[in-house]
Order: sequence, then C-alpha cells, then structure tokens
Amino acid sequence: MYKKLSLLAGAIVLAFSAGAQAQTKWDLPTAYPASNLHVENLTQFVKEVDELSAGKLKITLHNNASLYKAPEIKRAVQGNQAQIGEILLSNFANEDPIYELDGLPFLATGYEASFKLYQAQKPFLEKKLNSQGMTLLYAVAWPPQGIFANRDIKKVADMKGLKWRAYSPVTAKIAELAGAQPVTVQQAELAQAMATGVIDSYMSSGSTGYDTKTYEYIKKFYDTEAWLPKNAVIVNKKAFDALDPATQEALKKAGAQAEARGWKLSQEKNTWYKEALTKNGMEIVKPTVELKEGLGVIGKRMLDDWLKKAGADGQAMIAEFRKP
Ligand code: PCA
Repeated sequence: MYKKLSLLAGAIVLAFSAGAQAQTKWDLPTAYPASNLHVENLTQFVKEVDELSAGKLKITLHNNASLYKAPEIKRAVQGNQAQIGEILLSNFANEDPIYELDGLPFLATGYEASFKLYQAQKPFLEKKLNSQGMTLLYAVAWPPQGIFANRDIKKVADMKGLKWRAYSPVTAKIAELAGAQPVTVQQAELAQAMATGVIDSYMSSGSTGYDTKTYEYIKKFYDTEAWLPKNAVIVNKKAFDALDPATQEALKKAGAQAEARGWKLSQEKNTWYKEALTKNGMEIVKPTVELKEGLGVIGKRMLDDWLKKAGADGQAMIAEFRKP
C-alpha cells in the first residue's frame, strides 16, 4: 500500500517536472534591422510559433547582427549556440556551390523564376544542411538586385575602378569581372562604409538601399533586376529533435506560413522600397540594353564556372529549373 502510494507520488512529481520543463527557449539571430522585410516576417513568425505551440516554444529574435555577424550565424546554428538563425545563402558560396546558385546574375530574374529556381535547388540544399547537422525551415527571396552608384553607368566598362561594396563571394566576383574594386561589407556596417568613403557603389536590393539610407550618399539606382538572392531560416537538428512532436509540427507550420507570406511581402515591398527611395531623392534608372547585355555576359561566365564546380547535382538543378 505504502509502496503504491509513493509510486503514485513519484509519478505526479514526474508529471509536474515534465510540465515545468516543457517550455523551450531558443535564440534566433538575423543580420538585418527591424525595418527589413525578412525581419518583419520573422517577427510575425516568432509570434505564430508561440501561438501554435501553445507557449511551449519561445523564440527570442536578435536583429541587426546584434548576437552574431552575418557570416557567423550559420556556424552558430551548426554548433547549437543559436538553435535557429537566418542566413543569406550566397554568403556561403565558398563552402559549397549549392549556396551560390541564387546569387548568379541573370539566371533567374523575376519572382516567378526565382521561386522555380528555389524548388530545383531545395532538395540539394536540404541534403547539404542535413549533412551539417541542420534543417531548412524556409527561405525567402530578397527583392531584385540593382546597382547603386553616383556615376553614369551605360555599359559595364563604366563600372571600372568603382569602390564596390560586395556582400558575398559572388558579388565580389561580379565586381572583379567588371573591373571594379570589391570590398566586402555586411549590411550592418554599410552605412558607415558609405559615410567614410570606403565604398562608393554596390549591387543589392531597394530594400537594403532603404534600410541603410543609401540615398544620403548615392543618388542613382540602376534597376537591373539581375538576380534575387535568398535568406534561409535554418534550425539545429538536435534542438529540433529535442522538441515534442506537437511542437515540431507547430514550428514547421509557422515556417511554411512565413515562407508563403515572405515571398508575397518581398514582392509587394519591392515596389514600395523604390517609391521610398525616389521620395528621398534617389533616381531610379532603367538600365541601358548595353549594360544589361554586358552584365549578362558576366552572368553566363559565372554560370559556366558554377556548372563546372557543381558537377552532376548542378546539372540536375539547372535542367529542373529550365524544364518548361
Ligand atoms: N540585401 C542584402 C543581401 C541581398 C540584399 O538585397 C545586402 O545587401 O547585404
């Protein structure tokens, strides 16, 4: 009798302690500021995870590279110092060609083509991240990339000698091929790099132009719509496996919702950002045919190089992307 009672008491204590441990706290670093479309989306995602998991998974969002700098976030998630994090895929191009694909100029230029490229890339991206102890939760495209510069740029040769801010190995390569001088600067340090004259031009989205008040230094945005790089939200596999099945489902559901919402938001805000840049005194310039063709030649060369590096997987991705 006593034994039974104490067993029962033990079970109750266990149940209570399980209840007390049921809340999990995760850190989510991102390199971009609160005004950024991806961060706006992440803020909503964190809220939805809380609701869908009935308060069991609490995620703290750390924006603007306050917890880790952009290139450090992937390793932090891999090592479980952060359980979940947002990365710019093409930042990791030197690690594996799979991370470079959506950074190649003029391979996929609109939202529709970019989404198609994402679908072709996704199984390989998932496999790569899994092999590194992480899973892909979702990915969202940045708005199309154009050129910020004060100089009159009518053809690629006009880019020669520009002090060009690069944000990834791919954007540095474009600069080299165009005869500009690349300096790698992440978005969180971009405003300072312009203010101090370290750089005088760069290629990115209207979103980054707006976030960093580029209009205070640079007066033209050449709307080349060259490519749409993606941010991905990745999760440490061990941290994910430690969640109970219902919480895992809640996280996946919130991720799927964030992906759908993010692609829409990116497209809507692309227009909004360009209007905001105009209001702040920037001229949005339609690129000349010659400039687009010249950048196309650079893109073609980069794709050829990529295909050599990416082997059979690369061929498969491009074939899938080009399938009608
Ligand atoms: N903005 C980020 C990456 C791509 C983009 O549009 C940046 O400039 O750092």
